[in-house]
Amino acid sequence: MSKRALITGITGQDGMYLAELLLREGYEVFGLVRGQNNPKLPVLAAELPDVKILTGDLMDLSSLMRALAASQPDEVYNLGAISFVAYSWENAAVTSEVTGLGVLNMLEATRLHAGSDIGRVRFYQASSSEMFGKVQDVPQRESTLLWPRSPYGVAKVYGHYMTINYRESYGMHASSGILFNHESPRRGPEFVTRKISQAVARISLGVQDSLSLGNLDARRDWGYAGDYVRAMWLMLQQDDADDYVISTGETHSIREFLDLAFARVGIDDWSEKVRVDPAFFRPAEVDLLIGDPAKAREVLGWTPTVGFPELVARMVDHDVAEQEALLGRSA
Ligand code: G4F
Repeated sequence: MSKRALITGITGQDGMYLAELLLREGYEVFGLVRGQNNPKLPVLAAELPDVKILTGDLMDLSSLMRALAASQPDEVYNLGAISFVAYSWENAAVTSEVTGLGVLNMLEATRLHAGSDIGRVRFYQASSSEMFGKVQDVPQRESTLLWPRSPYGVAKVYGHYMTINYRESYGMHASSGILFNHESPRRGPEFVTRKISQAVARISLGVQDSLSLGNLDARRDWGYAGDYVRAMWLMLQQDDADDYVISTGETHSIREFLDLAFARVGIDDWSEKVRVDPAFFRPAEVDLLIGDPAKAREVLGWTPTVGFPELVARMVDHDVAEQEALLGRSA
């Protein structure tokens, strides 16, 4: 009989890549979708028609219990969250609830559902490198002290420790992936990489003049989302649950992303095309992220397959093609 998986956050970038991977692996995949007329649902239904949709909300324990009863999963992937860091200062309470307490609800629903046979359902929590915030080690590892710098980061720390707590208190097979930034053509346009790739595409086609950004000096360890969902799956195939840093081990600034993105469309000097707007600066910045993925490599056998230049090229090429299609031009 095929394995079954339940994914929260199925309509997000990672949810879609993970669902594709699990379907390829022969799983029956269930996705939890929130709200009435969720605008992302038609995209999901068109791209991944084999995913079975269940409705529910991380804030509503009984809806999670019903989703577990309907899907009877072997594996639960908790990817659902309010995930935009900048938003979290203005909406700290709702971010704390969904991104923090939502993890507790999902863990508790899974524990109650599994009953006395707690090991029969494996659990993945999407932890984040934002938990390292004001970094206390370079590079950051599983053992690095957490020092979050945003309400989002604080909420993720809560979910991370609660996952460890369920593992230690109840013996649940609950693993956390501390994922560093991971991008793709499916990335939401509010995040800096996609904001840049979409703008570069439009600028190259003459339909946009310039792009406004915030701090260009922040550095991130950017990988490819398709690689990172494979790490999630590998974690749940291990005999023992654990926590893993998932990263490339390289760091690059926003400026370097801009260099490669503009060069991809033949623009070598972007200084006149990019404006720095204080509105996009954050109350507290995470200046430097660079992860050490040694444990994931050694235990999971995981390595990233897409490097930084290739990632930028894929995103820009995708957005140029998408913009050309929108404008009715051929590639
Ligand atoms: O792309 P970002 O918004 O991603 P951020 O804040 O690093 O968070 C992402 O990665 C985390 C993993 O570490 C996830 F947990 C989280 O859910 C999310 O996926 O911003 C990246 C950097 C920041 O330093 C920001 O200040 O880009 C800088 N930046 C400069 N100008 C900008 C902009 N970010 C955005 N979103 N928009 C700008 O105009």
